[in-house]
Amino acid sequence: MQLNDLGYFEARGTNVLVYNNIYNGSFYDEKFAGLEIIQRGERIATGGGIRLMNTPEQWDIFGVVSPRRIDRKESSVEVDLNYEDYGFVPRFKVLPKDKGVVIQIWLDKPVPAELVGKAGMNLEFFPASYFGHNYLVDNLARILPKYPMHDTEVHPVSEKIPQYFGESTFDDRGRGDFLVPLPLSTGHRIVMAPEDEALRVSVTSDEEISIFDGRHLAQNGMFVLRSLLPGGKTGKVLEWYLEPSISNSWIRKPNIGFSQVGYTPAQKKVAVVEMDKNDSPESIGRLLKVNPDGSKDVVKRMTAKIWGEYHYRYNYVQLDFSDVREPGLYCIDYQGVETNAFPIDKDVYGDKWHPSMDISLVVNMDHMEVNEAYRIWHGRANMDDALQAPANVRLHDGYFQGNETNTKYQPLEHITGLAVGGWYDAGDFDIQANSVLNTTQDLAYVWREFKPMRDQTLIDEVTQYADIHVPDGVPDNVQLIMHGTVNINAQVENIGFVAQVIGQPDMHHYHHLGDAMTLTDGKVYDPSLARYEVKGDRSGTPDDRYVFTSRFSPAGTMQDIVSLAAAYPALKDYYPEEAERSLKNAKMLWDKYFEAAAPNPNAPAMMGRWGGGDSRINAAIELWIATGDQKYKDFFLPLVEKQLDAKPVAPRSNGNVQNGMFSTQFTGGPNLTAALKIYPYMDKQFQDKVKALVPAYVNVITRGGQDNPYGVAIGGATWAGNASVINNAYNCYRIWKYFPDMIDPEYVFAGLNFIFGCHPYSNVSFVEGVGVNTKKVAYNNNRADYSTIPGGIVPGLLVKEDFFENKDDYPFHWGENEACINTAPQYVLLCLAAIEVAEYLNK
Ligand SMILES: [Ca+2]
Ligand SMILES: [Ca+2]
Ligand SMILES: [Ca+2]
Repeated sequence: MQLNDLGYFEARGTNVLVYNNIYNGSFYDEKFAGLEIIQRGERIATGGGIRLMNTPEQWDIFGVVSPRRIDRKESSVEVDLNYEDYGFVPRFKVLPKDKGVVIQIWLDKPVPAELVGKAGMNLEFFPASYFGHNYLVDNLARILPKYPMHDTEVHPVSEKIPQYFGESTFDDRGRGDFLVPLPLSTGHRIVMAPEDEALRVSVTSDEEISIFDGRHLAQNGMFVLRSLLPGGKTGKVLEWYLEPSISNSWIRKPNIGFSQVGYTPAQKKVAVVEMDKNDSPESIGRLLKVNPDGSKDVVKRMTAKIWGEYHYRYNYVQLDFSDVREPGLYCIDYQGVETNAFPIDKDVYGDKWHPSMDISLVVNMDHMEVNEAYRIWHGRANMDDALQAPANVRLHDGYFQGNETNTKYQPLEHITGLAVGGWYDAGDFDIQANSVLNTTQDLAYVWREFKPMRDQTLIDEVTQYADIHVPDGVPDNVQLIMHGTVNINAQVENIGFVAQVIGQPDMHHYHHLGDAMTLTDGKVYDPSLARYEVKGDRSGTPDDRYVFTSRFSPAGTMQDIVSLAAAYPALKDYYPEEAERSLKNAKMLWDKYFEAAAPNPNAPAMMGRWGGGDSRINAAIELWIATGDQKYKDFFLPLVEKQLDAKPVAPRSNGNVQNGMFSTQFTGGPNLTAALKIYPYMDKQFQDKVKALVPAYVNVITRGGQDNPYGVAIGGATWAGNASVINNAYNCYRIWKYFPDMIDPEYVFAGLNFIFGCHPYSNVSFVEGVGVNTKKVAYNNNRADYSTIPGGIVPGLLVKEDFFENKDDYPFHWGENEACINTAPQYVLLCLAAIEVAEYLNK
């Protein structure tokens, strides 16, 4: 194996990465760090390093990784793994040998006594990659189990290496235990999947190697190979010979990217083929039309346009069949691969937003029973909401409660009225402010821009019951907006503002999988009762969610106003009381916090540079649209005009996937975010001013796609970029809507093509259940079932080193597969925009 320029070991068909990826810190062990194996184009192993338990979980501690030391002379890569709390700093060194690599562990001091029997060399394999395969341990043959079914022991918790921040993932019901999975097998040589050369990895050592199944502790657990480090020794204390599977003839099958929903006749149609560098691209691809009898005709021979290398690993080729307009069923045949069939039809976009509105946004409703035909997705959850979070509590999801509550409540006091509305924000069950606010706001924009009258869901906020595929006479868009406002209004009225998060009180509840109704007992916590004791509607089980009220800022309440005021016009014809309530609370917050929400002139210039830093602008715009009251316009108009006059400078980066629509941050171009929102209501003078800035703005929002063959900006360092792709495409639509001659409407489709399958790594549609070949798994709250919730949009492609990934057999990577709820209305907006553009182009 050769140490390549990127500092990992490479041979045909297999790569061994050595801490090219490290633990990034936000969510601890993301199963994307350490020694990793990419074989035949799939990452099959990760987490190689020194760990302190048999099968580490997400919140188990790992050593702080030093910068990598690469020795080109001996072709080695070495890191220190520093366990600061234990004064333990093993050196982890990898160098090539024979048909693989040796992994050596070096110690300057012996393993500390408290870590003997705990510190070991681990390497983790993705279970789903190995489903249906075997392993050899020495000469014994064993099956890799589809489901965990081996043995564990409980040990006294005094022996446990504490997890980060003293978290505990295990509910020991007060017994003082923790769980230790026992080895499935032990020997000196373990070969994973010897029968399959794509998966075969052999590990040999003079020390014993055991294989464990981490799924006994956590559904996202891995198959782990592990050797304990010997006590009392220094120098080279352990060596593994790791032999992956090299193939001198392997060539990755081309990945033909195209839209899995198909194409509308008038649009551009360009498939992008991702190809192995050892492959020589054929000059011609064929578009086949599928006939009713199953036969296929070649309807177009497409000249393969070589795009070239992108992101080091692969070459790219484009196949253009834009001129094929005849409705029908087609597939692409290129380089020995025939794709699945897909339609060309003028209505391909017509129903693609339905699953998001009908299913994803409904199934993720908090405080509701959700039914679909014979199936109850979940019961009425979190009916004991919620307690004032006590001081100095840290929440696993990055939230913290400081000393100040900013409310009238005592720590752990029950706050009434909160068990209504809202959504599970993503793969977990908390209500995050930015998530509930932006989902509500963007649903309100769906109504404002498109007024979809679709009614296919019964939503009853009185009995807190929703029934999917059951019309009830009220447009679902309106009812979904209301499901947001009832929660936002409840928070504003009972807490005083929308809290940063209403989240689980401890780790055991946070990692809950299953029916959300079973997450808590629905009874309000009463500390005077014994643990697990129940009395009437109260219980001694501390499972109620906490309201985290730190980080309150007056400026933050402006987003509460935006969501409530934007909802008002949608609600007023159907739910006038809720509409008036929303508007009243929005105005109240405006009057109460207007002065205090002013940007601090002494704050770092970052947010204020182009005048976009005043959160009151958006609030005033929405209040003005809702009420027509001139005082709001008098406030925002000069500020928006100032934005138009400002010299654009690079604003702060926008890494937060949970921002709402219109939150795109601009670099080096004019900021028209607010101006476009008010554009249709303004006079000609204002409109002309905006128009003059459009070319520069278009340049900003379209240039991100110029560096790659897919024509959209691909993000993906710590969180994949589908939400940005959707936002950017929708921004292009807004320009096209007002200035149809100033932007190519194909930019609207380009974003959808990418989401629907024209992307690297695979050609699966990233919208669950939408398209022909769609996501099989996602990090939804049903992820333990290796399933999906239709209409959810997964984040998409992570880009690590030179490697794109969106696993479709392992649902537990949130950065790739967590369908955040607020992406759903953004996607709906884009689909409705695409319908409009398609109708225009097909005319
Ligand atoms: Ca969350
Ligand atoms: Ca309805
Ligand atoms: Ca409870």
